[in-house]
Amino acid sequence: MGLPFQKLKKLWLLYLFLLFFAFFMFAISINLYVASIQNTDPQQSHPKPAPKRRSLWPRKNIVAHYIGKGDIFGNMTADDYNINQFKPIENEGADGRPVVVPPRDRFRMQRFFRLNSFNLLASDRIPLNRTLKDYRTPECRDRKYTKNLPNTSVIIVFHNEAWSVLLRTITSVINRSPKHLLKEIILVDDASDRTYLKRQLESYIKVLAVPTRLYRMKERSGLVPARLMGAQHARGDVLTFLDAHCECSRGWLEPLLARIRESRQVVICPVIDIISDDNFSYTKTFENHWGAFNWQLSFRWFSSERKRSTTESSVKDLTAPIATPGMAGGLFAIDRKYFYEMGSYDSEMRVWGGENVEMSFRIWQCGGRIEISPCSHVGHVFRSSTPYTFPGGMSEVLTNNLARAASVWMDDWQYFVMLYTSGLTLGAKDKINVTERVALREKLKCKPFSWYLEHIWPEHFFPAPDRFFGKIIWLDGETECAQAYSRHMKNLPGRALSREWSRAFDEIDNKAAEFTSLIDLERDKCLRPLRDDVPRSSLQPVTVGDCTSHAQTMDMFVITPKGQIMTNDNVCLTYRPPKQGVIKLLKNRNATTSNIMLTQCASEPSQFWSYDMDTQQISHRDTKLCLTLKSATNTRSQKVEKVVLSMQCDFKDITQKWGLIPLPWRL
Ligand SMILES: *[C@@H]1O[C@H](CO)[C@@H](O)[C@H](O)[C@H]1NC(C)=O
Ligand SMILES: *[C@@H]1O[C@H](CO)[C@@H](O)[C@H](O)[C@H]1NC(C)=O
Ligand SMILES: *[C@@H]1O[C@H](CO)[C@@H](O)[C@H](O)[C@H]1NC(C)=O
Ligand SMILES: *[C@@H]1O[C@H](CO)[C@@H](O)[C@H](O)[C@H]1NC(C)=O
Ligand SMILES: *[C@@H]1O[C@H](CO)[C@@H](O)[C@H](O)[C@H]1NC(C)=O
Ligand SMILES: CC(=O)N[C@H]1CO[C@H](CO)[C@@H](O)[C@@H]1O
Ligand SMILES: [Mn+2]
Repeated sequence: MGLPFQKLKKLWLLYLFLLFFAFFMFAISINLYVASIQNTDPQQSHPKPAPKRRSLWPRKNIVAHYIGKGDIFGNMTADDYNINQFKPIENEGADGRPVVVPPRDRFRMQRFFRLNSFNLLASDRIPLNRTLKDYRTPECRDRKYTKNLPNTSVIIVFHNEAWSVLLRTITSVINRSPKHLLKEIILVDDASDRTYLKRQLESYIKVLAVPTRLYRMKERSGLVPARLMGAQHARGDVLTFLDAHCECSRGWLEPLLARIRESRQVVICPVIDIISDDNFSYTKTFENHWGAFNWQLSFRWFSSERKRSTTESSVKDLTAPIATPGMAGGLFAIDRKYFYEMGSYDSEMRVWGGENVEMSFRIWQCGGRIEISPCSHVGHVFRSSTPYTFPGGMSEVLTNNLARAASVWMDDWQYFVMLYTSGLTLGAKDKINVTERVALREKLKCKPFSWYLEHIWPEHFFPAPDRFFGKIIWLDGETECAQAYSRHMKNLPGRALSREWSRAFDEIDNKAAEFTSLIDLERDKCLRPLRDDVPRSSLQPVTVGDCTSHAQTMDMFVITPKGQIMTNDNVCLTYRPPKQGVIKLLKNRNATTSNIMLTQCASEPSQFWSYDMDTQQISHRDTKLCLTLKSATNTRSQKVEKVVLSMQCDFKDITQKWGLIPLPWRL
């Protein structure tokens, strides 16, 4: 009797184990699937700043992949969209801790993720008044503010935002702002259709401790028209704009208002901390980061050292804000009257995107400042895709908005972004009418874009009249372009040539059109990153390969008169002492590892180069080693690849000869 029973029990255990295993695999495959469908759209924007203590570059974020109906989770029903499942559990997410959704809810969790592109079930477990830590530095905590600060209206625009996320934003504003400074909260509904955002929201806000009013757009209009409507109804001295998926942390408001009190021409942003879209944990980010734009005018964070603004207090004040050439756009405070004096927003900008570019250029060029206060911390839920519809089409809308910003504010540089941004063309100018914004620029007597680049963003990586812009080709001596280039350089009068880059730029300028027209995209070989599928900002080796057409900028470089070789996204050609590279030479001639990398520009000696017009060699200024093309084995993949590294210069060596082929960037 006992024996068969034992056997049966074992079988049962085996059966249970198999069942469990199958379920486990299913869960993993769903995870993978979700990850794959959410990361297919190349349009990226709204990147996260780097978390505290992670010195590397923030990951790229991808925005606007609207997942259509009918995927593996079945279609969402009207009920799915409209029920409010907010059920707070005491202490969930307290102190900004992550939320773990219990295994039995995992499937629902996946299913509901796509409603908002964040983990709705996690958010729905966290109380509206969850505690956060105090993320300020001791200096910021100790800083005393006068009682006599201007008051503010907080303006929050939302579209189909989740109940718990929207109300946690509002609750954090109310609980963490001094009462006498918070005049009112203004909500603007950009034509949401979720039912809980109708009557239920209206009655909820009636009983709040701070006057809260709700306005609704008649039809989906986008961020700019909705914020303009909110601003129009605001009565506070200062307008503070927040996204609808934020949490304000302790002491967030005073530093913003204090800075505006010092100077009403400052547009001041908080440090934007990261609320995980996956588990709603709150992560503090770097305090001394700043922002600007890449060649496609996408906003990017940078963390190289910048001088702090001088405030009323001392120069070395660690609570002083940092000037930033660009703003992310979601979260900032501005004096209400100043907002209008400066032309508020470009009301022709639709849906979302580009308005932060326009505002950044306008504020700086017309006499204002944009700064980030290290003492003000606000968390923001960064998502990897937008869950919402994009009326008018994502790329059409962005093209329109960016073309408007560029053609009003960027002078000569507008052609550069139109030529080298896919989707944008010079023809984009014909579809827009910016008469009013140009008139505003004249009325405010705004400075030119060249002034902005020189004075506000001297670290910039855009072309300029005193810089080279174009491709760096390998002069293998065979192509027409390479031959014409070498001939020209060899026949220059007075061959005891200076090694000034500006001399080279002049010589190249003389023949620019000819060189450029001779380039053969298939036969000429261009200097470029080894791989095109990794984020530009990550450390990567350099190679030569087929030159690319216009819309792809990966083989385009800007060279400054001082010899920095820069490319898009603030990436610079950098000499890295051996050992740090990942590539081993096949035929070794001294160097055994690749010592040339593309990495973040930092204006360090490792990033300055010289050019010898006589020998067409590019050499690292300090070590005097020459850029050389070699075959090497990748130590990770064991594949033989062509890499560029720096080796002892040898003027006879054909693998060390480089030509600068200019590309047009202005009319
Ligand atoms: C999902 O919706 C689409 C169209 O809206 C429909 O064709 C399809 O049959 C639906 N699938 C399920 C599983 O309900
Ligand atoms: C949050 O609010 C609830 C009542 O709504 C209260 O009982 C609780 O103590 C509050 N928690 C904190 C951390 O203030
Ligand atoms: C605050 O708001 C009111 C408007 O209701 C205004 O009259 C007042 O001057 C504002 N500023 C200060 C510093 O109180
Ligand atoms: C929560 O999410 C963050 C960022 O997405 C991640 O770093 C962290 O490990 C997660 N925590 C847990 C407990 O899953
Ligand atoms: C552009 O807009 C202005 C008014 O904003 C109008 O006077 C002008 O006629 C428009 N131009 C064109 C070409 O439509
Ligand atoms: C810089 C350096 O180490 N140069 C050496 C390269 O290798 C040759 C011999 O192959 C030496 O003579 C150089 O001194
Ligand atoms: Mn946002």
